Amino acid sequence: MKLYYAPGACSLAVHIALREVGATFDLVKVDLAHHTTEAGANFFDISPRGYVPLLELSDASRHSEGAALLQYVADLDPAQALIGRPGSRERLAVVQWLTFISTELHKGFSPWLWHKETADSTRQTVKARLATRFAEMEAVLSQRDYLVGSYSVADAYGFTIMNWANLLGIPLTAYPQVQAWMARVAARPQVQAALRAEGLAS
Ligand SMILES: N[C@@H](CCC(=O)N[C@@H](CS)C(=O)NCC(=O)O)C(=O)O
Repeated sequence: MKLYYAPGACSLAVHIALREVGATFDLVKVDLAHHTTEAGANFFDISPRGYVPLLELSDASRHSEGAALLQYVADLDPAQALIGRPGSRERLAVVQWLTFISTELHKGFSPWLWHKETADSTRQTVKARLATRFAEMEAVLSQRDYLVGSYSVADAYGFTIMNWANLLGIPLTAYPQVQAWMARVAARPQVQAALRAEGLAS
């Protein structure tokens, strides 16, 4: 397999999951500002939507959409229990969180808060809405260590997106349980390995 990624982008979640299941894969770094790969290829020629994560399978087929890729990768090794069995309540809960993170968090932060040209009024509206989502996560994480109880791909995705608050200077001090959860996820050996491979940790 081959994962097209950008350091610290949403692709980090898929990168973490690949390591957690012990998959064999290559990383291809993409410069999202110029939509080029490290080797100089036009990324739009590889992925017409121009975004990461993009996962290339052994049959050379290419697949996007982080939430879907996380389910696929988690299913590569059910023994790692990164997602529940098909049809189980646990799986429903993990997929609910993946969808929540994708639509309420990921697409709240991105693209709005990442672009200088976003108007201040829009920025404030987005931040206020995100704050209600953070408060909901705070309440959940005051009851358990991980989003669905035990660690799952939802935590890898949630960690990746919530880490953007740090990168964007959005304080999380009002959410101590969220911060403690992020520290728990960050301490996992495969999360550390992914961060190191992306040049985000030493
Ligand atoms: N719908 C996609 C969105 C992925 C996405 O937003 N990727 C960002 C990085 S986090 C990106 O590559 N942006 C560059 C671009 O869209 O040109 C998903 O859920 O995976």
